Amino acid sequence: SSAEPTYTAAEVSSHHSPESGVWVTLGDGVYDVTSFVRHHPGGDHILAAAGGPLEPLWAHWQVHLTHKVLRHLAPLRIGRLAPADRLSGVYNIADPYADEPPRDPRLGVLSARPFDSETARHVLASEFWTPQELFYVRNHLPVPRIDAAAHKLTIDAGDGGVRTFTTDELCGQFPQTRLNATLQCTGNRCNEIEPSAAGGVGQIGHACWQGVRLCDVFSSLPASTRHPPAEGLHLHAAGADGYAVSIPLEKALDERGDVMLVHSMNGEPLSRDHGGPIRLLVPGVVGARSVKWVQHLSVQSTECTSVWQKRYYRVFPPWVRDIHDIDYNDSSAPPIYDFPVQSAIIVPSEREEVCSDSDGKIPVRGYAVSGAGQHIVSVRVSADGGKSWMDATLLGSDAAGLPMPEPPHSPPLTKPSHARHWSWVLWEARVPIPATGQVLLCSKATDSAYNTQPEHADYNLRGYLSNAWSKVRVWAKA
Ligand code: MTE
Ligand code: MO
Repeated sequence: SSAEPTYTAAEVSSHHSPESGVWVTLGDGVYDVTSFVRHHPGGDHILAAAGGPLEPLWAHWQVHLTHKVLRHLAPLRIGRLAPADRLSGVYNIADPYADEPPRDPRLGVLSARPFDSETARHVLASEFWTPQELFYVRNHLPVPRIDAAAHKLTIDAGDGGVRTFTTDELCGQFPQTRLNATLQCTGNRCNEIEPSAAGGVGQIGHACWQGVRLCDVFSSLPASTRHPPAEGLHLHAAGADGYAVSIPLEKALDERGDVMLVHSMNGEPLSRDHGGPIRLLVPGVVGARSVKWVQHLSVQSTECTSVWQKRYYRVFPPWVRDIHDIDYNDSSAPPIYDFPVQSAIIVPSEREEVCSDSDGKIPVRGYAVSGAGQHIVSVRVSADGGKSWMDATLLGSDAAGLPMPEPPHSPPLTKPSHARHWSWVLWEARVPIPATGQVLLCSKATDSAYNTQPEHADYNLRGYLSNAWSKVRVWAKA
């Protein structure tokens, strides 16, 4: 009813724990579910949505929630959600996955619902720019159906005023930029740490992204918000699917951080799976922060309270072996932002039978990349399990003055420089191997800050940031 109070998403988000009260939203409604959480067995499932929308929870935990919560929700309604803060994606609660986009059969599927997939090995080995339809897709929720012309991005810079932009308005009002950047999932190579985890070396891809820089958008805002004391503040980003995370405002607004709102990759409009019409791109940082279908940005004094910020995308200590043992306030497990130095052998593949050329050598190929704006300075390859090493030839590191393949369209408008490099390199080495027997191939990359991949990775529950030497066992045959 019109007499109901209206709450903004930011107000709702401050009620995210039993101590502060638990509020959730569903459609246009705001609900105070504090008592429900306390008094209903299993009611604490709803804590995963505390301070935010319930819709995503339906997609994940439909069975638990549909009956339990829907029945109790109506009397708990306390107000309406500000129209600009409602999820713009159409959410079909009866069957959240009824409207998924068509997908290229060459993607390596890890999970169908939500859709999680890998870039194929032959693409990783040969394409400097990963074609969009072959680029890994990592969704946590159903893909929202968005009317691109009507889709609006709201920006709440924390000064009381909320600005709204369509994608066309953003592109018309701010300088267009193109940027080469690698996107890598936190879980790339996770199966090498936690064998039960799905996923190989393909949760990574590289593209030329086009859009506007976030620092340019913010510099158009009133002076009071233009240079906030960024330290300690967070930029919250929420997608139309209900996924939400935050990044430090310092990174978000850093002129040399190259955080962008992008509408195209490799010269093509973003597909539905990759976040069209518009997504956040946070280069050098794990993919989880590059929010797709981005709908709300807001500056806040605390980090986002979503499950994806608080429960996932942190590296818990090796002795935590069960999700129930996780201490979400463990200060030794902060949210993951920059990703560490990485390389992987793509060719040959594990257990392959290899036959050396007349010179007694085989070609070994892969990719290497580092986060935080560092570029790759060397990739070393071993054919004896790491006792001796040789340098691989690198392709495509413009910061290091190495040859770049022809871009899919005109070159990037943003020039990389020291500590501002977001591309991967593809590499190749011709490695001598014995005539017969088992061979353990290894690769290790070093970045421009002299970070080198460790020989072994410590265990962590979800196999995040798996970046030990890449090891591939092959059999030489004459
Ligand atoms: N943004 C939204 N809105 N919803 C999501 O599920 N997944 C994140 C990120 N942004 C996600 C999202 C994760 S974990 C990764 S690795 C990247 O998107 C993957 O981007 P891609 O699917 O375009 O490769
Ligand atoms: Mo990810």
